[in-house]
Amino acid sequence: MKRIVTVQDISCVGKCSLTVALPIISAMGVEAAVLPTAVLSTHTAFKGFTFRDLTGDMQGIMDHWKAEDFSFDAVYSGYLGSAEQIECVKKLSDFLAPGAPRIVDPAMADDGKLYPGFDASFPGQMAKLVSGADIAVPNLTELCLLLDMPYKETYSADELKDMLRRLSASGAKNVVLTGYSPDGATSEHEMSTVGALVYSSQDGKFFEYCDPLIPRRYHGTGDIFASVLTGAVVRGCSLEEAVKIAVDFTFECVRLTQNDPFANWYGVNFEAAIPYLVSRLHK
Ligand code: PXL
Repeated sequence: MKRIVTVQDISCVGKCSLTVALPIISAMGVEAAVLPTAVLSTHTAFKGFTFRDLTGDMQGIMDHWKAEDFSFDAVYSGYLGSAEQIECVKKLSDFLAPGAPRIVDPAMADDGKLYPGFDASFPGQMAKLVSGADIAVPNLTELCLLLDMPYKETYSADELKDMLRRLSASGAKNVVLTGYSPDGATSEHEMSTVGALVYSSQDGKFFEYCDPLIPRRYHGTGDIFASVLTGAVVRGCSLEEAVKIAVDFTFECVRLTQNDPFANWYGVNFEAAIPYLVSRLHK
């Protein structure tokens, strides 16, 4: 069985980061080891969340893993607890089996704003981690921050392609932009489909894949997308196939949530979509 390590926080309630990545990656038949970055009572869209930074524990955990001679088939990093943790994520490359990918979700911002707790210098640090990624998975806000560009809501397809090329020029081999609309708009009222735009530096080509837009915003969908992408790539899917599965699964999660009058406001019903994911993998 393949084994990955994922580096992100534990938001005790909130359906994001590890509470999403673990069940999804496990359901895909891939073992998921964890290097937790912080423990929060909830994700940061709640008021009054607690936050314990685990930076001080990470090196000791990795030292023990070294002594045990563990290796991983991918490193998948997400929300970090501090800029210093970027060095820890980089060191995890030493544990990678030959050819194993480094997947970086620069989870730090959305809707034009940094998440609470990150200061203005953080994106510049995160850009260094992204430059070593085999697959980087930013949303539009994160892409702007990584390129040190002001955020705007609407971009043409050509502008976005140029931005992906520029991010990749700083080192990331493949860039997968999430929340992409082929209509060239990101404002909910203007677009009718949503998905991912992908650039691969190896052949200099783009591809895009979208599903119908459900015009509501939900928390945690970026983590769901990146978790499925990781699981699919590690199982041997091409990047294109992995992106299709991740877009379709995210769509299915949002569709089920929207149809559930009792759904929580803070996350999507990804649990209800897991049978779909498993059956999709066996197609
Ligand atoms: O979904 C990304 C994420 C992860 N972890 C924490 C967050 C968020 C988004 O807000 O707050 C703690």
